[in-house]
Amino acid sequence: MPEDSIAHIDFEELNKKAISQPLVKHIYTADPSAHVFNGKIYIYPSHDVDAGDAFDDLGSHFAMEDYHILSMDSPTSDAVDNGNALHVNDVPWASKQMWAPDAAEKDGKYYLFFPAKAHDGIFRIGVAVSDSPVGPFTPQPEAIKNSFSIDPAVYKDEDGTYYMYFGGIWGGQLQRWRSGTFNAEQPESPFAFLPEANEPALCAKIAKLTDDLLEFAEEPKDVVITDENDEPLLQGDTDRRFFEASWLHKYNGKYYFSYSTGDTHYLCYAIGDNPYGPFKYAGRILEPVVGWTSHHSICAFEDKWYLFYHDSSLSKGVTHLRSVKVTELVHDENGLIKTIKPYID
Ligand code: FUB
Repeated sequence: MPEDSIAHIDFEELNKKAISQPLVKHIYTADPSAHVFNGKIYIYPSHDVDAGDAFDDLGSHFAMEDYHILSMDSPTSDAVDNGNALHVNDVPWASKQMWAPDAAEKDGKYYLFFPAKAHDGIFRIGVAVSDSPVGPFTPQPEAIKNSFSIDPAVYKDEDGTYYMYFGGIWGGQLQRWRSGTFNAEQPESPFAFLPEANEPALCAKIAKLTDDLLEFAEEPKDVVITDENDEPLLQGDTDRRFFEASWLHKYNGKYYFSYSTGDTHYLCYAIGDNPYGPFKYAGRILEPVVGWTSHHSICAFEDKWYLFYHDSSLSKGVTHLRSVKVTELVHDENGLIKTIKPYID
């Protein structure tokens, strides 16, 4: 939801209309990546703080420094904050902006995937490893080779292959990688180097991971989202095109790629037949929340599906002070996701 519409909100009333409440209130959390490991829910969120950085369209005010993992016995039980799991000061290659993370389990080890700005100001994606789902995590000394941009989401397919989806435009720098190398030219504006409105939209990326989950096993490829005519969505189609916040879940044998549309504030999804796509646009998952960003994950627990998401209602609309929430998500008889309104009309 854009900043100018927030000035008119009565937050007491809004909270009464909210379909769910923050999972924790003692810290701000965002970008929840939820997984079920050993029958328990683990949420890997960003840990929002107010570092005093100026607001800008590059997201400099999202100046997060560490990660806290939340755990829950079920979607309705209390969430536990398991404390500091990884701090930017412990990551040799990273300097700042520990943005949206994700995690995966393999052979009893847990892998935290996270983006951060390296010392040269370029976003890279790193991995840190632990014997426990809640950390503490030991980072690899270098970022993943050939990684770039933000918002890693790691999906384990039924054949045991792990894929990373990633990328984000504007502050996420994806538009600077169009030629395959980082374009460091001025201006620093988030709107520079984007495709024209009538050109195919910039795509999220996908790369298969190596067996040890520490590197890409292949060159990242485009995650193409198509329209009703099987044509790629255009950059000017801002209500539907990819902006950031990739996620992948599988339902009834189909692959559902979901994402945020950023400046139009929707969570949308598209359906494909394999992890690489193409994915055909299928609709909206979540209408705009309070706060500029929208970011989520979709996770099954027992026989139901859940949407983990965030909003800025607890901070009364401060865009970089968000709170993680959860609500049930329903696939209808045709496999389409019923659109969720975060606040009852
Ligand atoms: O939390 C920082 C950034 O905001 C994330 O990386 C984006 O997806 C957006 O939620």
